[in-house]
Amino acid sequence: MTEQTAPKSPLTAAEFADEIREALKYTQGVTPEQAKTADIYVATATVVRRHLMDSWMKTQQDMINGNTKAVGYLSAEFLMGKQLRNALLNAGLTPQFEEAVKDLGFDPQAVVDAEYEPGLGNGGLGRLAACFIDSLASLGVPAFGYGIQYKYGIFRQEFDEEGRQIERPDYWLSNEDPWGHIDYERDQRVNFGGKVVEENGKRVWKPDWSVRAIPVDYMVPGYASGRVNTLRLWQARSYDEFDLLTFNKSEYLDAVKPQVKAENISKILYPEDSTEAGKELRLEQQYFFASASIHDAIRVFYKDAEKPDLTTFADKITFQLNDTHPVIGIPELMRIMIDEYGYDWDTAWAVTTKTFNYTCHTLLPEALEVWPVALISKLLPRHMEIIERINKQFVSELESKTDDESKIERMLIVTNDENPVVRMAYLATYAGSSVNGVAELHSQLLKDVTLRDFSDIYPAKFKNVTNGVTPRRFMKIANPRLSALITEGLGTDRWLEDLDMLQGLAPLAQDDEFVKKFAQVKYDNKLAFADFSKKRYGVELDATTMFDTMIKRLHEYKRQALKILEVIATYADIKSGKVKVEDLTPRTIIFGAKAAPGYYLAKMTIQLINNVAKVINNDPDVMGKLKIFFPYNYNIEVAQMLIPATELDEQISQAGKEASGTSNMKFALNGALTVGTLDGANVEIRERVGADNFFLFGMTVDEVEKLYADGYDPSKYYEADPRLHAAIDMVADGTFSGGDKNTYAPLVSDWLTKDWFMTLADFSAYHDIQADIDTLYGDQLEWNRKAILNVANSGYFSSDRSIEDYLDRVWHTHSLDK
Ligand code: B1H
Repeated sequence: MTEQTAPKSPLTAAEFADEIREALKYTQGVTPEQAKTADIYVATATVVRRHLMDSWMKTQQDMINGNTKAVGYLSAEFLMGKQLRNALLNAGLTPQFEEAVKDLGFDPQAVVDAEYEPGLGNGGLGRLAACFIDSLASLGVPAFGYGIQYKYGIFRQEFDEEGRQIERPDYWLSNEDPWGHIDYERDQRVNFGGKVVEENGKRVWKPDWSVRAIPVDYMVPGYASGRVNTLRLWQARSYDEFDLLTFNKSEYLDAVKPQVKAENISKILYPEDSTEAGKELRLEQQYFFASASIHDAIRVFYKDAEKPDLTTFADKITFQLNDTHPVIGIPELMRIMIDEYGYDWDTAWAVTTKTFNYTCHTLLPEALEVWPVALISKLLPRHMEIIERINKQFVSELESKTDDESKIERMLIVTNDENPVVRMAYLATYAGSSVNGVAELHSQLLKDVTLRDFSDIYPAKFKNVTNGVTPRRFMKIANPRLSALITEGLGTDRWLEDLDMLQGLAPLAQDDEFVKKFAQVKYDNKLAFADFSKKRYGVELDATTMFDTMIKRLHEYKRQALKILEVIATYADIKSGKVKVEDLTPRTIIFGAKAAPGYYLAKMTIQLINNVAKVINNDPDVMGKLKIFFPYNYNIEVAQMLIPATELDEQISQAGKEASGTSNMKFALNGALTVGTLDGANVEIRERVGADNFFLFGMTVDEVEKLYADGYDPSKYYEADPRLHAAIDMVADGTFSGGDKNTYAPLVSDWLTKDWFMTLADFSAYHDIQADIDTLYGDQLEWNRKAILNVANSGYFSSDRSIEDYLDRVWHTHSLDK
């Protein structure tokens, strides 16, 4: 018998339909007959919110009154994806929704699709934040996600006739947002600029402009926990709508300037991934949400008290700094305690260091944020004074611990040179209680390389918390067929709360009947994706071919170039007759990727992939055995369709560059096999699923380092491997640019002379592993056995486990219900 522990609401479908009708009438002002699909979506969201309201209010009360410390997850990005299905699942209302909406004459999926996806994040870092707040709520841990409600999220990507990326604004709020509740009463003032003066022996900040931060609250319902947390995203508004005096002189544009300046702060998400965009506006954004959030936490936990006892602050909430973006919150809490509430430095320092923890998400040194002292001084002069004092204190602390002056110099938070900068990662490491990387290898490299001096002196601060993903969105919702099969195999659906239970599937990998059912699920998912690609993109896909997928931001270190060069080499083999097309294992090669708008080589790689697709997909010699599909505007919605349909997952970054990766976890949990390097969380995935069930290739971190040290010359690899030679020549000779040899010249020249991420050095190994992949794919039963073992052994990669690790190692708090 199937045990059902998923939450079930006692509401009937008929009652649900009545509530939708009522919401249509009282919030939309339309009858069911007049209603459009989008109206039904808004009405349904309204109803679901109402059903979550009691749990939301109770969770907030228990958080404030209870003796459990809350978590404040400070993040510049929350890449939430569409909300409706997730809210329905967690409210236990999915079956009622399906039936009620059908009764009203609408297609439930169309209603779900009517929601515009909020793209308030760039990639893995933002999606991780979304998975983490889902898990926090599901585990019943009181938490706030704190961030920015950008008016425009990550750009909408299009491709032009030449296959180049075009960026369009993502105006996600163009329609009603039924999930966000604007709370004008709980706004915060955030100040900027001006100067610091001495008054009665105290330093007093006299800012010269302010912005109104208005919270927009989103419910974060837990799965089967009865708990609903809050995602509080700040919107920037001006205090003075416009200057009436100027307006009356008909200088309209001047009159609205202050308004524009204020509202610009929450206008747009920076579309950078990893690489830093050192922009003044970005620092304004960071301070804006850090300051508003810290003030908000004080308001919440001390119930608007005139004189809160902030010495207990670290017992009320612990702030996790999601990368360096909110690190300006550290001097801000110091400033609040000292300047606003009159505490002395040492008391403020003791509280601040207990309150903050820092997660680092990168290894690329250029991605560690630094801010010019000149800029901080101009925008936040009081904070700059505080940072200088922290730096001074830090130096004397270091002097008591080491005699190595060059080491102290290397570690300075505020550098000593001509154009001094503040190193935000160093500030966070010194001032926070703990620093963690996002996968074992990454945490190790942080200790050994990136933050080595710090780990020497403060070894106890350094921890690892391997990333995870929520099984609710990325299994149950994205892959209902597999979820049903798992529930059938395990005899319960409790695995959604305890993903280690997937281990129970391992014996079923030997049961041919089960394996066949699993294969059927995968095939049906492929058909569903083919249907989606036909409808959305007008592209026909053949579901009998291997679906081979690479989805992630376009970045040189991730090496989309390696994949496309291998495809081109195979194409060259076909054209030259070296390979008989009949002998190929047919593959559909799917890419999804956005490139930062200013990232020249990344954008050129997109153009190349699109044009290789054009040539190969239309060449009769290929006979449809290789097909490239590159859906534009890859986002969470596309990920949810594509991951369940994928058989081979590409995680082919240069070893030592991908901090963790999280799509690798989603793929393994959805029964894809990975071809990958020993990088990021691939290492742990391979350990768990077994070396036999993972296609490993390429250089290790040590080999990469050695090759750099020995002097890397990519042209040697080009000369040594005829397939690689042929592939690069094909790009250079204009095959994919209508005969024009200039189009890809910068890319070709980079490959042959720099190739910083050693694509060419790993090319042969990557090619060699393809034969293993094809051979195994030829034995569908074996392939699917291994795929099942990937599912069975990947339960560790639930974000519930990540959050439990944070609770144990970093936050030292627990569920409200414990
Ligand atoms: C990750 C970023 C990132 N690491 C700066 N760093 C950004 C840095 O807008 N910015 O300025 C945006 C994003 N993102 C990713 O985090 C890692 O590359 C992945 O390997 C990791 O899985 C993910 C979550 O930890």
